[in-house]
Amino acid sequence: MKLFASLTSPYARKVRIALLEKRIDCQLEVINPWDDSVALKGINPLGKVPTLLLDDGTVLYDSRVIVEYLDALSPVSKLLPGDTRGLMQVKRWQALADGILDAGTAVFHERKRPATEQSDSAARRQYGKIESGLEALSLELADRPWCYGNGMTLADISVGACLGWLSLRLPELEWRTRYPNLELLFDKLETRQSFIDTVPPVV
Ligand SMILES: N[C@@H](CCC(=O)N[C@@H](CS)C(=O)NCC(=O)O)C(=O)O
Repeated sequence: MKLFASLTSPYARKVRIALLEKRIDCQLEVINPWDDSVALKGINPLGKVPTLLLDDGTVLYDSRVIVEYLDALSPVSKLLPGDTRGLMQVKRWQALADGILDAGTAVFHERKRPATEQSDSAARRQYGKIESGLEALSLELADRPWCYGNGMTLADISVGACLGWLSLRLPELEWRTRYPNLELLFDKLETRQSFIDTVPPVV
């Protein structure tokens, strides 16, 4: 099994954390999907990371499909609840965290365009989604120790990967000072080996 990932992709980090938590061996092929279009040619028509290549040649994408596959592969550290209601709740947390990231990466890449090509209104629109998304994360977490249930699930991994990326790429959001309950959760997640081993490099 081979995972194509970049070390800064928060979606790929979610998968890498899941692999470590579930103790599943997987070869890592680090690529930059923006520069390295050849690496994924013929594998993922969307040219995105994470992409998982199985030993029988099957290709899985995107991160949501991959983590669900990994969770079904091994009973170690179940990340998704077995009951439909719980499953939908955890997946909703993931959708919210990934949605914030979709808006965040749109802002990040907009800023990298030449100044004359940047659209203020487009960036503001995405920024609004990040802000309302963070507020929703904080409200939903309230004073609970985990996003769902009594232990870590994919919900916490998704939120952790999202918050870590925001700190790296959009530090001006200062989510830590504005949302102390998210900070508490993140500080706890950051002590786990799976989070330590996947801290994105500053590039
Ligand atoms: N929904 C996808 C998002 C993946 C994604 O957007 N990955 C980015 C890196 S963070 C990428 O590969 N972008 C390259 C491109 O858009 O060409 C997932 O969850 O895997």
